[in-house]
Amino acid sequence: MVRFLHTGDWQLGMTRRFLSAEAQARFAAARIDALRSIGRVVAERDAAFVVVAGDVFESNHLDRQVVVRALEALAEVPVDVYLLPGNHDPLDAASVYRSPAFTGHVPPNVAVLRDAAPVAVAPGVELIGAPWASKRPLEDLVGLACADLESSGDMIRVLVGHGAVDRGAPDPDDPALIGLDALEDAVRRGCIQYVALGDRHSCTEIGGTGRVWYAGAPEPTDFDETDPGKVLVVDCDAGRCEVTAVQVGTWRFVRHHTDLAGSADLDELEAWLAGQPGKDRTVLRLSFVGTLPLRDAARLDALLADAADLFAAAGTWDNYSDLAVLPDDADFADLDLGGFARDTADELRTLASRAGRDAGTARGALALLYRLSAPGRGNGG
Ligand SMILES: [Mn+2]
Repeated sequence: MVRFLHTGDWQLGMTRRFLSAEAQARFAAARIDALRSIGRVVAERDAAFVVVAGDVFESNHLDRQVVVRALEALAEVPVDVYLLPGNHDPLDAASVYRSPAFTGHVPPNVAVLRDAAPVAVAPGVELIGAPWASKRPLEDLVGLACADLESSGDMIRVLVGHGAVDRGAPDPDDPALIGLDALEDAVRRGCIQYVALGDRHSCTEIGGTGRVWYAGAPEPTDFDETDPGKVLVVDCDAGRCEVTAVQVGTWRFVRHHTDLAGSADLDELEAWLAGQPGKDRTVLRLSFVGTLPLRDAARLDALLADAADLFAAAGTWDNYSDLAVLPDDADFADLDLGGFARDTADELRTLASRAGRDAGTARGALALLYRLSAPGRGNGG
């Protein structure tokens, strides 16, 4: 029985266009902090080694600061760490793994899986890597790496690969897809005891053997990931395989959709926003449908302005939003408008209630008029 850590898709150096410079710096730092968290999990769980199944780095063209900081953090991991080049960081001529920043700082406990030759990593345990040598391989690298494997006998063999599996793949003609049938067959024949995969950023078990997993990204990278933020602690031998997901991620990507019809919905939205944990590490994407009077639209603007300050990012998702702002009588009943301003407001309300191009402009003008006139809103501070 051996215990090790399976992780991947660190995407070190990733930048996100929706983050401000301040949030981006913390996002980058969190990805390095995750390496220290991985070191802590190794120590707590007494793991024998760590495999990183590709996309260690976001690209081969990175600020050297990213590389040297990552290697500094990895030096603190108390066991050996095996890095697999993936599609983001392939082992081509310009590879980050050949750069002076990497070769000049790589600590003795870090190794790159450069080919499919077996690597002895612990007594009775060997790794087979299926590294990417280019961004677009024309074959199933994992299938190739295990094609000639015989039964591992008393040895525990761990295959480390990167890429999408062919079952349910969106692009079934991609020649680089990992053939799951052949892989499971190799597992069932006792040639491989565990397959550590990278590429999918959601923590996912694949197929029916219990021995093929994507670890997912230890820090999330986008909204469409279902179970990121984990590393896998794997206990396995020929007889059994137990996989335990351990939370290390500290950031969250959250989408939230709200139907807005009035102030009660805004109360609910306000409570939802207030209840979010770790706001400065949460990237929000909000969408709205419905119709609001001006006073509620102004309150929504204020809520969004607060959210933009509190959260790592709080964008609105315009593709899924359809919010109309329609003034009602109550909007103007309390406003202290007289003379010319009152006449203008009445005129704008008539325009806003009609169909046509000017209606939108009139609503915008009314919203502005409301903001400038409403007590305690907009014109203060
Ligand atoms: Mn990836």
